[in-house]
This record gives sequence, C-alpha cells and structure tokens, in this order.
Amino acid sequence: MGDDSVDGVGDRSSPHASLLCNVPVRPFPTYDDLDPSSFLTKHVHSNTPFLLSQKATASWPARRIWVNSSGTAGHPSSRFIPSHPGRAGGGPGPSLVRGFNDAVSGSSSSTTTTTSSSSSSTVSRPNLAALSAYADQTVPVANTSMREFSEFERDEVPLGQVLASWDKHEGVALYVKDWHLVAELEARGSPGSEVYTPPPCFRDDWLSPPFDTGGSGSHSRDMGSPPTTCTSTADFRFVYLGPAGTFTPLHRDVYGSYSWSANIVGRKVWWLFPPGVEKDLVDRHGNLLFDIRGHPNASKGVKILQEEGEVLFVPSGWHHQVVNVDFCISINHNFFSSPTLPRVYAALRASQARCAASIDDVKVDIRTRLGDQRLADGTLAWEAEFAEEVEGLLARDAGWGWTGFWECIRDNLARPPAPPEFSAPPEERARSIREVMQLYKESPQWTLLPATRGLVNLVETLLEAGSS
Ligand SMILES: O=C(O)CCC(=O)C(=O)O
Repeated sequence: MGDDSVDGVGDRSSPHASLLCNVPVRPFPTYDDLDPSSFLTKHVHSNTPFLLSQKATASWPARRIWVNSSGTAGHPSSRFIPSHPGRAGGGPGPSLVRGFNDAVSGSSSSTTTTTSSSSSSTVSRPNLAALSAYADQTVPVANTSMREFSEFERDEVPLGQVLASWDKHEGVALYVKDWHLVAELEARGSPGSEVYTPPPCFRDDWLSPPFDTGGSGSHSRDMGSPPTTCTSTADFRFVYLGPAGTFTPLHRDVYGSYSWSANIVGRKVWWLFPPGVEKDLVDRHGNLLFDIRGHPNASKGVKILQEEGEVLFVPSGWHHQVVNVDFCISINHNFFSSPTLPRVYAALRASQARCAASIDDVKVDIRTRLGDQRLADGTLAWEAEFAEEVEGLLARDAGWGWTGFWECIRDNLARPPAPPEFSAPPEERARSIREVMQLYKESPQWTLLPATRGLVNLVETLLEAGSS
C-alpha cells in the first residue's frame, strides 16, 4: 500500500474547511493532566465536558505508529485527499454556538490547570500501511453517504478491504466505526497497551473492565462473555477511522455512559448538547434529528474543534454529533464508574418504560390468559410473566436488563477494575450503590424478578464486607 497516497487533510479549500469557521473559544477547560479525584469533583459530579491536551496522549504508541512520519497534511508530497464531498453549504453559520456558549462562558477561567485551545492546528497524515497489520480483522463499516433510518448503512468487512479501497482513492464515505481492536489484541494474547493506555482519570471503568482472555469473564449473560472477536458487544473500547467529511449522526451514548475520545490523527468538530436540549432537536415527526448542521436549534449546543492528540470527555446523557475535518483515526471508550450509577439506573428505567410500552399488546394477551391467578408469594402471575418478557426484550434491545445491571455492580465490587488511587472513594461508591438499590427495591421489578433479588442481596453482602 502506498502510504503517501492517503491523507484527506490539510486542504483548507476542501468542502470541510468551512467546519473550522466560527468555532468559538472553548467554554470548557482543557487540562494537561487531570487526576482521578479532580475528575470526580470537577466533572463527574457536575456532568460537564472537558478536554485533555495532546500531552495526555503524547506517549501513546498509536501516536507514533499510526501517524505518517513523512510530514504533516498539506505537505507538497500529498497526492490524494480522500474526502467525503460533504453537505452543500458546508459548515454552520456564525450563530451556531452562541446560546450555550454564552450560558457557560467563564466556567473555564477559574481552572488554573487549563491550557488554552491551540490556535494553530497540527494535522498529520495517517499511516495506513501500519494499520494493515490488522488487515485480517473484521470491522464494522458505515457508508456515510447512505442513510438507513436513524443510522447509516452498515457492513462488516475485513479492514484490509477498506484500506485497499482508500488506497485506490475510493470509499471516501466509508467510516470504520466501533472497531474492537483492543479486545481483538487481547484475544490474541497482546496487551492493549501496545497501542495506548487510557488516561488515569478514566481507568475506573465499570463497563469494559479488564477481561480474562479465555477465562471466565467478569460479566455474563446480558453483558456477554469476554470478547473473543472484534465485533463483540461486551466491549466498549473502539477505534474509528475515516476520511474528512465522514461523520457520526446526532446521538446519546448507551446506558447513560460517558465517553472519552482521543484523536490520534486529524481533527474533529463536535456539537455537544446538555441533557434536556434534545427535545428541541427533533424533526416535524418528533424524531431526533440525524444531522444538526444548518438547523436553527444547533445554536443550543456548543461547537468544539478537537485538535489532534486531544481527548474529549462527553458526559452522561449529552447528545452529540461529530464530523471529521481531516482524515481521522480516533480511539474512544464508553464507560461509567460507581458515581454514575444513578444516571445509568435512570437510563435503564427509561429504556424499560419504552420496551414495556412497545409490547403493550403482549401484556393484554398475558393478562387475558392468566386472569387473577397468583404465584405462591402472592404476586399476580400475569405481572410476573410480563416483567420477564420486558426484561428479555430490554436485554436484546438496550443491551442489558436489570439482571445485567446488578451483575455488573456485583462483578465490579468483587473485582474492582482499577486500583483505589484511580477509583471513587469507597464511601462514595457505597453511597451510589445504595441509592440505586433503594430505588430498585421500591420498584415493581424487585418483586417481579426474583433472580435480581438474589443479585441485589449479594451486592449488599459485598458492600457490608467492604465496609467492615
Ligand atoms: O468520532 C466519532 O465519529 C463519534 C464518537 C462518539 O460519538 C463518541 O465518542 O461518543
């Protein structure tokens, strides 16, 4: 593969250069370093975004190996710039970020450890030849020129096939998304650290805790087994790569989780919307907008240019849309930790309500069939059976149900994913768990799903053992 042939970057006259217009001063801090305890007090509790400067990723092997060492974008030797043609009209107008930025501006000035957003961008070209080391891995690919309902048309193909089409100056709309590279490396006996190590403030990760490759996983059933393929659904550590103009539509992350996203090569423009604003981001049918560019209510969010090497933290429940300004390679994780549990619980409750409503006809059938019959413990049989139906649908639809939720807490308590210095203090962890436990015990599922009662009792025992 001719590694000089692909960059997709640096040409300020490209259709995507307009994305760089009207990017305001960041209303969020950019830290060179953020220790886990400051992460909790400054951003977890307030559920607000921030960035880590490129210093946070400077030592990552990926930033050496995946970057083309022969120069930066726009280098005269560039021959080809694969780039999605993008939308007519390019980027958003000047008012795009005004509303939200005005509301939060000043919040970063009190932070002494911040660095200002760099005014001059460094943009590298990707070393796709280095990525061809993984050519045999099957990766999910979105065709960002083919919308399919609320997503793009997707396929799973060997990475080598995508790299080959980019090498032939084709596939400019192809976006490799949610590639489970680290899970795949681990399944082959290599550590993920050969590519990168997550920043310390993000190590207390209850969603993708370290897995035993080949052993019994810390998560089971709804959360799946330890990942053995790069398309596993039990792993939330991803690599994304795609030419300038490829993008991720407006969405919110799964399970009420956070995400962090590090640019290895290239820059991204993000629009971030605090929870609640999504009600104004709908089309005339009430469906969430697919692409907020050009929509008047885009101004209710904040637009951020994420430079190469920087890491963005996206808080729980914030909708976001992302457009690659250059050819981008990024690494991102979805994650949460114990202080996030009340948010994760609320997200699962909302998913449960949606699932239950979607099978209302099933409820009527079960009720008609079972009438007033009661189980030995006095529960109405139809309520118990319907609760199991909804639980099964939740697990399939939302990725996990209440069983998975409590298994996750049990397993992370029994085997904390990070040493204490990277984790929430034990009292805070216990407080969050007790909060969701109380809510759960007051909910109908406590009575209706006996298997979860056993799990909750086990969690209680683990908490008590931890506090003695
Ligand atoms: O980089 C992208 O295209 C999407 C990333 C994203 O949505 C996330 O990290 O939550």
